[in-house]
Amino acid sequence: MSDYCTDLAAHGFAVIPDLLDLDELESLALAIAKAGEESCGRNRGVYAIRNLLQAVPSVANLATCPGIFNLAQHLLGSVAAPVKATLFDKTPDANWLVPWHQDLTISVKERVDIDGFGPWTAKAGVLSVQPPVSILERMLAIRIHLDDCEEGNGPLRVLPGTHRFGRLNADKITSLRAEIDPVSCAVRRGGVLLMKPLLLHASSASVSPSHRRVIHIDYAAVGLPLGLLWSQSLLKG
Ligand SMILES: O=C(O)CCC(=O)C(=O)O
Repeated sequence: MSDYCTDLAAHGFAVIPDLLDLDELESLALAIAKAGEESCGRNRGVYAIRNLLQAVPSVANLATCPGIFNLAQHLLGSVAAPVKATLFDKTPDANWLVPWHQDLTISVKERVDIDGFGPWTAKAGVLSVQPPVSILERMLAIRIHLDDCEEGNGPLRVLPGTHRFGRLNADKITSLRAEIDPVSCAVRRGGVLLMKPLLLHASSASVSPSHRRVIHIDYAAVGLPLGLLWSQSLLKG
């Protein structure tokens, strides 16, 4: 098994350096800047675009290109498909931090009440629900870095191994934070961070004047039950 497969299984995250070349990164950055301007009429201060698979065709192409798609299928199984992509940026104009959490929600098209799914939330036109842990365990985030991300510009911090404990309550999160040393995931431009959604993670505000753009693509190797549909999936079902 390659190192990143072993690391992902054991620790819930892994870094693969230099996966994308500079031309690919440049054209993605341009397409995303254009989408940012179109979505909010400005090119500064856009810190997230949440429907990237639909908003930016080159991100949809990236999510299904052999280099990234084969990686997702290798790690999750041959039925893996991209179900959501989000841009996260940090700049002096749009700086932010996130406290320790797991990624517990999925975005879906319409509400269907099913045992084991909930609570539901609707924010800015996006409907989300917490699915059973068995679905989250068959998901993977591939985070593609458009800029160097080091200690100063708000890298993701993770608590290794915490993806193995299912959904965690606040007390358990506090005790795991006391027991496990956090790791900062420095990733150079063109590199990729693989992350299981149940891994406890956080990120600090940036203290750097430069962008920290990450395309975060969620893949799932599981269909949803009883007519529930992923909101952004590029594949049917
Ligand atoms: O990109 C970041 O710094 C944070 C992203 C995050 O917290 C998430 O994906 O849940």
